[in-house]
Amino acid sequence: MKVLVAEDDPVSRRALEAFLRRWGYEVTVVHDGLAAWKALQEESAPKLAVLDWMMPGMDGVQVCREVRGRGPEPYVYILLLTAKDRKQDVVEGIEAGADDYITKPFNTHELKARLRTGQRIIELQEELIRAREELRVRATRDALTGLWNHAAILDILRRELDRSRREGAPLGIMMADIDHFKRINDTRGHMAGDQVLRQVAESLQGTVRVYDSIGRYGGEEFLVVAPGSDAASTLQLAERLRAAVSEATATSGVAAGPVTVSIGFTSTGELGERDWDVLLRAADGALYAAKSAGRDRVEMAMAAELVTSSAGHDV
Ligand code: GH3
Ligand code: MG
Repeated sequence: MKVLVAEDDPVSRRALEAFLRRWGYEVTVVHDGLAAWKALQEESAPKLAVLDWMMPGMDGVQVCREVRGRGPEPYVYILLLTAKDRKQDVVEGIEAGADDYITKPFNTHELKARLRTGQRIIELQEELIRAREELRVRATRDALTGLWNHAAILDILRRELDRSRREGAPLGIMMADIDHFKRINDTRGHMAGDQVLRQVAESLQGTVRVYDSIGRYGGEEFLVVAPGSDAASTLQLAERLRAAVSEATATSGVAAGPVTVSIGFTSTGELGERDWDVLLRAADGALYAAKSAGRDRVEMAMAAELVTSSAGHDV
């Protein structure tokens, strides 16, 4: 574990550095408070800091205040090193955000034990962050394909729609559905079906642009949100997605032949400002049209369908 040592007194500094290295810490040494604050702001900075209280420029307590002032993460465990032992000084240090303190001249056993406490707290906190991150992934990702899940892709659609309104840029929306997927399950089994789903997801993900988002909307239905795409470029992207899926699956042998998708799409560039649910229904209606027209094809939502939709009918 990395430790930052900030101490202006050379004798004490050398002693600290030697002990900490002997105990297995990776030590960064600075001579004053400003350098300490700078070191703590670097990427992958130490999360354990031993700061001398009295230092030129910026003292240890000021460094504490700066560190705590920037928010709770990344958490730095701060051990203040002080020659003072008056109670009110200790209170001031703790109130400034120090986790612990040790008085100089320090007892090495005590220093070692207190550092270990700091290390334990940092490790616990890292574990918590990892767990939280894992929960966040589980809450937003589809477990089978790794794509955004239903709720997450809808959030993205709403957010991107707001943004496209603010920026006056178009937004493309596509609904892609695997053709005759039930047959794959029926003839090859559910496991093969799952594998096809993963393959399709992968080739869709590999074909969209970095700023496009793609989610598993339902069983074998995918929703693509394409910021900045007017009708013409959404059509182009949809055609590329359609081709990519059948090419990727043609040679894989999981299904008996290529797996194809039908895609319905719409764009605010074509339809103007609409609510997200109206756009979704429009894309879904176009998908239905692509299925009816023979599958393995792309269809655009017709403005006429939206007229019906605003009159209260389903598209
Ligand atoms: P169409 O071309 O009209 O879309 O026909 P289809 O067979 O693809 O559509 P249908 O809605 O009749 O069937 C979809 C099937 O997808 C039914 C369901 O069992 C299957 N399915 C949904 N989710 C999963 C999944 O996670 N894994 C597997 N293996 N199958 C799934
Ligand atoms: Mg289907």
